[in-house]
Amino acid sequence: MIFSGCNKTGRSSENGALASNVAEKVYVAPGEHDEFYAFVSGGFSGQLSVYGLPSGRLFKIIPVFSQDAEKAWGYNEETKPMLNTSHGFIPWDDSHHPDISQTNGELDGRWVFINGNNTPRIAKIDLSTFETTEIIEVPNSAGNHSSSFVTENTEYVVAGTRFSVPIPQQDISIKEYKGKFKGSVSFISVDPEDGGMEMAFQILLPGFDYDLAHPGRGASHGWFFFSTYNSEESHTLMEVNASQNDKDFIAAINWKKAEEYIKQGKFKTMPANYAHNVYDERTHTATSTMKKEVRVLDPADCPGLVYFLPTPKSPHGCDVDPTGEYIVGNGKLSADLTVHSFTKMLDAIENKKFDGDAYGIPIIKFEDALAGVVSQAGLGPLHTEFDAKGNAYTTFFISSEVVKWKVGTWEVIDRKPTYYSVGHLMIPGGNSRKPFGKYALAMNKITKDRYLPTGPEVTQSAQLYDITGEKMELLLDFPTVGEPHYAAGIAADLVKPRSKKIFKLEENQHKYGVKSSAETRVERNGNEVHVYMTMIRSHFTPDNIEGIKVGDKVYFHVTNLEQDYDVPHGISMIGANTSELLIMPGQTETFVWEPKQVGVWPFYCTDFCSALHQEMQGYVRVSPA
Ligand code: CUK
Ligand code: CUA
Repeated sequence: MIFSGCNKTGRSSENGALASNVAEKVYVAPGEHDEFYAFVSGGFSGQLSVYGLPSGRLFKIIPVFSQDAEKAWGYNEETKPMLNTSHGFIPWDDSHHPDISQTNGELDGRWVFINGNNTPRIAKIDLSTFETTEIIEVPNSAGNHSSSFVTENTEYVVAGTRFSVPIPQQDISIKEYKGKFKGSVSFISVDPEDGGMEMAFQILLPGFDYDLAHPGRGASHGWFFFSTYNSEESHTLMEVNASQNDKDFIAAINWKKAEEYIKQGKFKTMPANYAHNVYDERTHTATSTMKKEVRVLDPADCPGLVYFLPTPKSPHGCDVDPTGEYIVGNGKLSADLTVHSFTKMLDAIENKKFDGDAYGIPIIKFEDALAGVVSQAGLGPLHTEFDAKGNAYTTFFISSEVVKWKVGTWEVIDRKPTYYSVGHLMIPGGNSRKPFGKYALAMNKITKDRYLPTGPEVTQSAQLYDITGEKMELLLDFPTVGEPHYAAGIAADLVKPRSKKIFKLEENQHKYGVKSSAETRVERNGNEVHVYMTMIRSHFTPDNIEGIKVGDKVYFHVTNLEQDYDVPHGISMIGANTSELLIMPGQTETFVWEPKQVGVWPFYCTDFCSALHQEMQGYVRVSPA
């Protein structure tokens, strides 16, 4: 390969130094807005970060499966329940794949979904507030990797297990993996009005590893495709064991058929513990409910539900083109891409062109669904996205490049180095029926020293390409937060009008919220004290609190009375074992303080809110118990 994964940095053109005119293409003048939002997954930070494209400017880090001291997410009493799971309070996860909600196969800018891999969860972020508003745990799953991808009317957000595990969980020898360990994919329904998620049903599958997924669209709407590896069903993936089979499979799942089977009652109800956490914007408070069972379909009882498409060399990415006709399987140990045809697949099913059913699931003959092969395109293909002009763009991890090829003719049109081992790439709208095109964002897998050194840990990185021309053009490098597994991009105009400016005070239904400083008070109940407090430029009410004793548990319920855009206030208390609160106009938040020492202790506003910000402060007197 021409481009090794190990380009040294420096200042020569080998390292992607650019013609000076490309700077104009990413320049967004002060005060101007970017054309696109990019929601970039935070990998092991458990977060989602919001960038503008083409500038690469970072706007916000949205805490999802994490605690964030800046926003008090996971620290304040209101949001702590969001991080509940059947394993307890888990304030961390590994978030990989954001996906934006769709209507008729086009991005609609309402929500972003993202998966937590480690303790399997799917989260929903509301794009009117840019806050996480729902998290549902996924039972019968482990390493929730082939997630979270939405169908073309956001009927479902779909999640698949990476690890097969005993279902239900039990104490058995790991060596009994084969036949006893199972995979599962979960269909989580999304309410078209309020976005409420429910675990609709799961489908049990053979004990493979379910790696990535994409929904059918257009003609293939109603199907879902999952790449798999370890069709050997080996309990250890040391290379010799895991890659014996020349081909693994893409599992093609007919979810419309699954809906019929559910209606006919062909499911089993299995006991399963999983948390369902919902943040209610009116009460500004999350509730966590533990669910007890799940509906499960077994392909053995449901003919026509699942088919296997043989796909060479441990497929990783599994991508569907904008028409829905082509399903691209990227064998990560391969130099070729395998493209399956949806039409040919249906034909093969109708004419029963099967290679047996070794796993109790019909295996479609490789040649009978094959649309074409993009051959010798590079080394180690991972992921493919699409533009609106019939082109596909595939990342190659080992040869460190993005390769552009033509859908239908399978010819390679262009290739550009990425200067690091590349993982995903993202084209705004690139996994919908209507890609916006214009830019492709390549995201690193292995960090590279392309920035100022920051000690042993080197920054994570993304690279932006202009894809409007026949040839791609590298425009920009910018650092990202956590490992950027994947991203979702959307025209800013589809999101901006939805973006909330304040919370209306009269709509605040927080249990401990108040509407004016006249309603503020301190209430004692045993050693539990509730302070109903307000904040407005530039004071707290009350700002002098006496009668608190060592050993009390003091709840500060603080309402920001402001009703103007961009006037948050903060509050912090000396010695409080929590973060500050950063409270938006019209919102109420709560922190708990358990004073340990007698004295007079100050609190203050943490957000510079007016010329008299520094005056926004108060005292609490703490007396002996
Ligand atoms: S994965 Cu393929 S490169 Cu989508 Cu978690 Cu990271
Ligand atoms: Cu309120 Cu500073």
